[in-house]
Amino acid sequence: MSQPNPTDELAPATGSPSAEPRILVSRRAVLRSGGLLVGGVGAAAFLAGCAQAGAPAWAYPPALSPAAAPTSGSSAGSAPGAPSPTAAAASASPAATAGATPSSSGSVAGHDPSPPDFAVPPPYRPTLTTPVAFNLTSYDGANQTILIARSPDKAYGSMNFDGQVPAPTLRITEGDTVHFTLTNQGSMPHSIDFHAAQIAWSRVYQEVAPGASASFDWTAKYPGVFMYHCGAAPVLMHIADGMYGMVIVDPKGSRPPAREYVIVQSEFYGSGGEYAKMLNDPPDVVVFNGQSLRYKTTPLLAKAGELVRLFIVNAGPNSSSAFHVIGALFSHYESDGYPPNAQGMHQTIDVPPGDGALVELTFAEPGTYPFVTHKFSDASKGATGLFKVS
Ligand SMILES: [Cu+2]
Repeated sequence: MSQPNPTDELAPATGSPSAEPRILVSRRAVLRSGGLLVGGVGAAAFLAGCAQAGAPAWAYPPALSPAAAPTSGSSAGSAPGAPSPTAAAASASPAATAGATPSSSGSVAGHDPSPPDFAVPPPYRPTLTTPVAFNLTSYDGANQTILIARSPDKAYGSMNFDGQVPAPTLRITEGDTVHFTLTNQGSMPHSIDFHAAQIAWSRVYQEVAPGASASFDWTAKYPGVFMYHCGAAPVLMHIADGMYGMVIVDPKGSRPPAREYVIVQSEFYGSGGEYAKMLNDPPDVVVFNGQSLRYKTTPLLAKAGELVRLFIVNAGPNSSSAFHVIGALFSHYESDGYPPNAQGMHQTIDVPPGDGALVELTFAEPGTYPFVTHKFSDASKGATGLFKVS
């Protein structure tokens, strides 16, 4: 089907959910199963055009040929001894980075951009006295094709960290020191830029040559929700092609209990590496967590009356996000996810490229609640999702 009509996208649910997608309850189980159940929400026409029913479209990590499997892989542990499920998945299956596979619909080769449970952040835990190991491996070129849209599939030749777009979420706590290592298995120089760090660009954010590794330590002095990205030249291309992720730095002392989700907005231009389009054109596809309309078919779950917390980063590279949830208000908003920035009620928040935010909300009653960027040209290009509230 072609790009859905926004009116259709936002139509009320017509089907009764047969089963809740379990990814957000049991991440490991779904990672093992390699597939998702399909929530029965969204317009019937939309679902009718999607190929997921009966054929698990989400398969992460993708299978690959033994010849393509590297002998050692990256890992992205958020805490020693307690890697996040996402990190565990990446660590357990480094082959995810190495091979593009045919999509389940068979129309376009490529793999889904990030694990099915990407929206679930690693859990909070108190400040650690020992450095937190965080390792990323950069990739580019052949076999890094991701599917930035489904039904019909749209392939994009990515550059990425750890074979996924967005890259793994790092969750640490104010005061933690991170021991970071970048290993470049790409064909060109890549680098890292942690917005959460205060450190000399000239010393640690420099390009790492293909085949080389570099390490440094940094300490998270401010709590917040931060972008990280590759800063290799031209940085516009390295970000637009997929080299970005989120760092959550929790304040000392945990926040109130809540159901938490990670949402990374970003844009794609053309089919990969098209620098002139990135410079001059509007985006072709705008996404939350790497794929157009991803949470239309697998909604994020919540319960009426419970506190929901969203960690938001807009990776851009060019468009601001006017993040909004239809049918809800944000009861709490922190620009940059920094607690002293806390404000009360907001209807729509502005998240410029390269910035982060934290919002909290409570759904008033069961039902379906779309979330969008209220820049509706971008929402109509894919930056639309659903909360399914029971
Ligand atoms: Cu790069």
